[in-house]
Amino acid sequence: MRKIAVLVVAMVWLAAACATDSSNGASGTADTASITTIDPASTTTVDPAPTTTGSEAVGTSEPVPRTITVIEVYDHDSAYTQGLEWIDAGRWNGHLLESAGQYGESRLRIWDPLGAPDGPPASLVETELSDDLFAEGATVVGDRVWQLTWLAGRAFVYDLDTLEPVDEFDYESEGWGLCLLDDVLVRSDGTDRLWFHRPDDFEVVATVQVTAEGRPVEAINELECVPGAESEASRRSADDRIWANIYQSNSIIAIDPESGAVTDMVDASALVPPGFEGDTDRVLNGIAYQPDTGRFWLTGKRWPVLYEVEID
Ligand SMILES: [Ca+2]
Repeated sequence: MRKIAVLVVAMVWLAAACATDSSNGASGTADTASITTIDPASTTTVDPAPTTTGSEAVGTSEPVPRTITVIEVYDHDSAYTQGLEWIDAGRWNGHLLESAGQYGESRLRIWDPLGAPDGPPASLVETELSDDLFAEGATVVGDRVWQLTWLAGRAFVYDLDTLEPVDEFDYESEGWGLCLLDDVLVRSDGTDRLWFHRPDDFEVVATVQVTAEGRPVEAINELECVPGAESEASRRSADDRIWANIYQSNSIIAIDPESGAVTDMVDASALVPPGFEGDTDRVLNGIAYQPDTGRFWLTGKRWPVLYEVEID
């Protein structure tokens, strides 16, 4: 077992993570976060950049630096990881769900990181996508799995036991990360915006702009929803957080889903495999939270390793 203490480099990431302006930010100013609630019963078309409704700057507090401690290192393979999640119920309890991207390589699979300690992961069940689709984030919702595609605007729903496709929904904007927070699906689209969807029909119910110290944080990528201590199926907790990779950086952030404010940040630079630094196709991407241990599983695009870590 290898243990590596990773000290956080204070705030260096922030200059890169925080854009000076927002590429889709017609909705707001640099010091104003937007939370837009959309009534699904009265709305069929959703503006991809809803109008800012708030006037009070939020997310102005400095994010708390957090530290990663590696508990164990496991083998991974050359999968272009776009989504990673720990399954904690049902037939695949204690296994990893992984969505891998790229045209001609896209797939969804379930595997056991503990089952093959000396070799690359062998899928216990796997579904390939057609060559014209680029898979993105994925998450478990009850006995179903939801999976996004990058540009196609198509979300696929699978049976969790078999990964057989059972349904499909359309959405606006791009598909990047996906996770389930209490009873709402959260989607990123590569900008500073998070979209909240009803899981029964993928209707958009709200959006929020991600900000750090009052400034937009662009390129939000893979997501991991971590319910707070008091969270219940249909009730939010003040401690609910959405953890996220920032594309082409080694930073991981925690986001308050209500305000969009970044509350915590981690520099994971020390986890990047040798030779991968600066390679935009081999960046950190993949966050899974294991509820019974409170630990995270981290990997990246084409990374040969998968880390089990504690974030303190
Ligand atoms: Ca995830």
